[in-house]
Order: sequence, then structure tokens, then C-alpha cells
Amino acid sequence: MEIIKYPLQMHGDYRGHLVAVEEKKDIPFEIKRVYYIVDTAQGVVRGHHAHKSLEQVLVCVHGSVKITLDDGTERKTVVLDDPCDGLYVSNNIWREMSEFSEHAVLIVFASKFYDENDYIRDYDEFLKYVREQNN
Ligand code: T46
Repeated sequence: MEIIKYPLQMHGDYRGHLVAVEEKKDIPFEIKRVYYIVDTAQGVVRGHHAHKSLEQVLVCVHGSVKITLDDGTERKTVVLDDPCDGLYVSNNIWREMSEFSEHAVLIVFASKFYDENDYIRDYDEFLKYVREQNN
């Protein structure tokens, strides 16, 4: 499994910094939804699911968070701690987010509107689903 990160450009001057994200330019899909995760308590692990069709780019704009990605055959972890790093998470990838630092803010750009039917929230069901997809 290849870890894909999209580098985002930081515009900085004496006032501070600004990072812009444009669909089909900075990230490869049209952005249908943006959400952000804040106030995650220490020790909490979020995620524990995959998506059947959703593509996303995750950016930790403040603090740090560990992302674990699993394609059904291998599992990799990435630490996001740079607001210029856009981590691509495709469909059919099990994801877990853990080790949120205090005040961490994780912004997610998503290719589709929210749809609970797109989630696979059971790991064994995920393994079965990806094996079927790959055959
Ligand atoms: C993902 C990871 C990175 C909504 O109503 N609308 C939304 O757009 C989203 C994303 C969630 N919700 C509701 C559904 C739940 O009642 O917010 C609640 C928390 O969602 P969830 O438990 O799925 O959150 P995470 O942090 O486990 O996962 C989220 C995304 O759901 C998921 O797509 O890839 O962040």
C-alpha cells in the first residue's frame, strides 16, 4: 500500500501563514464536504471503519495525530503534524486515528456528502468486502 501525501503550499509573511486547498488542483477530487475533528480526549481512538466509495484528504492543521491505514493485506501508520501535509485516504481502506495531541485539529476534505451506507464498521466485513473487490 502506497502512502500518498499531497503537499499544500503555505503562504507566509510577517502576519502569519495561510494554506489554501482547491479541488482538482491541490487534491485530486471535487470537494463535496469538509469536516473537522476537535477536542479529542487523550487515549481515544476514532475511526475503526472503511468507506466503500469515499475518498478523503486529511490535514492536521494544529497539533499531531497518528493515522493507521489498512488495505486488508498490510497496515501502515503515518503521523500528521504539518498543516502542509494532505494525507490521501482512498475507498476500501480501514482507518484509525489515535494519539491526538492536546488541542489537535484534524480537517478532512471529502469527495462525497455524508452517507452512513458508505461505511463498513466491522473489520471482518471489511476484509470480506476488499477480498471480493479484488477478485
Ligand atoms: C473518516 C474519519 C477520518 C455526520 O453527521 N456528518 C459527517 O459528515 C460525519 C463525518 C459524521 N457525522 C456524524 C456521524 C456520527 O454520529 O458525526 C458522528 C461522528 O462520526 P464518526 O463516528 O464516523 O467519526 P470518526 O471520527 O470515527 O470518523 C470520521 C468520519 O466519519 C470518517 O468518514 O474517514 O473521520
